[in-house]
Amino acid sequence: QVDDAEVMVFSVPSYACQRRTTPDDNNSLLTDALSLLAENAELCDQEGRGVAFRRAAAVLKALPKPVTCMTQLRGLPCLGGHSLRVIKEILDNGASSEVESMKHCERYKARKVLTGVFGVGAKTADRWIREGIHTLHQLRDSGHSLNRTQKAGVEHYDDLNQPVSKAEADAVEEIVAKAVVSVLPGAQITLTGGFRRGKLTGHDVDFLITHPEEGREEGLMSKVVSWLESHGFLLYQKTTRNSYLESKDGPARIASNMDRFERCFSIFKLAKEVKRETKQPEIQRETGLQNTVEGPCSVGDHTHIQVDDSILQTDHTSQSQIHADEQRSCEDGGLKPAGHKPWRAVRVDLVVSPFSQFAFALLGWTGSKLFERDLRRWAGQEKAMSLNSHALYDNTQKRYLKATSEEEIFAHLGLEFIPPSERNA
Ligand code: DCP
Ligand code: MG
Repeated sequence: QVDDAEVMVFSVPSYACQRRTTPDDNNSLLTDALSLLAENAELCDQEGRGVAFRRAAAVLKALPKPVTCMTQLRGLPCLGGHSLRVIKEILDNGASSEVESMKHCERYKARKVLTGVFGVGAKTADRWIREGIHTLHQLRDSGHSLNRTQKAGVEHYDDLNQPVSKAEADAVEEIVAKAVVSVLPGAQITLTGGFRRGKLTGHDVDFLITHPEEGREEGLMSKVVSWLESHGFLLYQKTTRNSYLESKDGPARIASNMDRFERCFSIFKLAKEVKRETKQPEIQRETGLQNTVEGPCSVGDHTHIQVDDSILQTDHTSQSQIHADEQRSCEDGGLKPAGHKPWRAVRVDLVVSPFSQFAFALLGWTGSKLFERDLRRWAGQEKAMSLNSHALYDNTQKRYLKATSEEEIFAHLGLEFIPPSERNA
């Protein structure tokens, strides 16, 4: 029997946007398990269950110390019966039987492999699984015709399922910045998504592009894409145009969390640069930019990208790493062993926003997904306002509230400002 007086009882507010959540996690054993249950629910197209597990994981992630007993969780929000059972089992036995059996479930593994293909969602994966397709080999042999996105997804499967490092994100940022200023001087790019929140890895790299003179951003995306394409940086791209102006129902009434900005889903070809002028000439650099472009548009002026210790360490072990990757890629159902090609595929999302909507777009594209969801829920339920990545509408005053910074939006919402590095709910 634990004496309550000695137990640190945690307290957190119930909306993720009222909490400060850094990228560190003091309870990763618990949050990994709950995230896996969330992922499985999402793969099964059960969004509600997925969100419930995500909320439970996010509450634990916000705690300042590791949880040691159930008493500490008394009164915490968002912890349902199912989540509490899982937490208790892990605290008692070190693991959750439900999570462990899920990890070994054939259906779960097949769903994970197939939805790991860029362009394949839960519904498509399930249709294939019902036909007995569980691996990429089986998918290829099935003779199914894939769309252009899925073909690129299969082609670059191993690269796209390997996390993107911050160094790689920085290398992509230099390329995108070069492209943007080349086609429209004065245009600005901002790194958004997980990397803006200070995460060290991500599944992709996200950027928001704008120009301080409203209207100048029109037509910008196609020029940026052409520049990137002509310099050999794109393995795939699909651009969707801005449908905001045509939207009759007004910006604040856009359904769901999808925004209507002009957007480019792409796959970059990122050079793994071979370092020449180094004391350790055998070391390969993985951050590189410069071997794909030459001439006046070359990004060769960035040849001296800083190489930090973590990159060197990765490279020292590159041979054994490559061997390990080959093992892993075959186990994962990948089609090709990790090769020795001098580049790697990286998912990159580009979004263009008019300057007047930039603060809303920046807030909307910085995430995390749960933080965004709770910002919108807070706005609607607590403030009678509608928030999306274009605007904030006050339903009581029946007017849009303007903002030129994220700080102003938090203030409109009556929330304490949370910086990006603390939005990792
Ligand atoms: N976003 C959103 N709704 C969408 C798409 C994006 O709210 N339909 C926002 C929240 C995300 C951000 O955009 O945090 C970027 O989307 P990502 O899927 O790239 O998410 P992250 O960058 O946070 O994660 P990762 O590190 O896995 O890329
Ligand atoms: Mg991202």
